[in-house]
Amino acid sequence: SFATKAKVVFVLGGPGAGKGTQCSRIADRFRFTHLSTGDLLREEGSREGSQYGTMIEEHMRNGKIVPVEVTCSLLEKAMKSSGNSMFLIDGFPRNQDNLDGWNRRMSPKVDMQFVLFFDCTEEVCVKRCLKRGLNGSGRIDDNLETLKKRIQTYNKHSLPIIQYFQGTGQMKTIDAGPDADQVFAQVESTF
Ligand code: UP5
Ligand code: MG
Repeated sequence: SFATKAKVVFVLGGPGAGKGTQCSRIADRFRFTHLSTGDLLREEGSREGSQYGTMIEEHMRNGKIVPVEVTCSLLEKAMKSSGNSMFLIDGFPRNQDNLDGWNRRMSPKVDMQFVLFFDCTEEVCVKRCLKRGLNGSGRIDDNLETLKKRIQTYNKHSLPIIQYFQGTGQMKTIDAGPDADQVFAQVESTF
């Protein structure tokens, strides 16, 4: 368990909406540790000897969501080893399984403060991811074929979670369309 009850902010938005970009700026300015669930899964996916490596890569290549037990374990481990008690959880929860699993395992130990939602069009998402792929991101999912699947998964499984948080009044929505400085100006005023 944690020394003090940890505080988390969930950071959601479509593929390429700018979650990672904005989280690193928030972490620079405020006392948050940025945990990208995608990065944690990529790390575990390529770790030699990981029992989940192949499964994780297979899910990512197909734009599918990894079972929550794996994601939540990586998050909890990263939270503990950070030494911090304030976290931006970037890219999670992305479906009902994620949310239920988190609530079962983490809600007794952690206070969720709010959900930061980066809102932009599908067109912007696609453009940003493809550009990143062309610039050599090395990500197995920054190609048109996988991107279509990521968007499908997002629309089918993640949007309902976003709508759920909208309904509970726990969401702060940011217009993620403009350039990164303009987006951060909105973000700053919510913290
Ligand atoms: N960029 C950023 N902001 C910009 C702006 N305002 N104007 C112009 N350009 C901007 O940004 C994307 C690109 O756009 C970058 O090149 C950036 O410079 C530029 P980034 O900040 O990286 O956006 P982000 O929203 O973080 O995009 P990302 O691709 O990381 O989002 P995804 O949600 O698709 O990816 P993630 O890494 O979270 O997940 C990948 C896969 O892992 C999932 O598809 C899934 O298979 C798996 N996964 C799980 O199974 N479970 C999880 O909990 C998490 C992931
Ligand atoms: Mg990201």
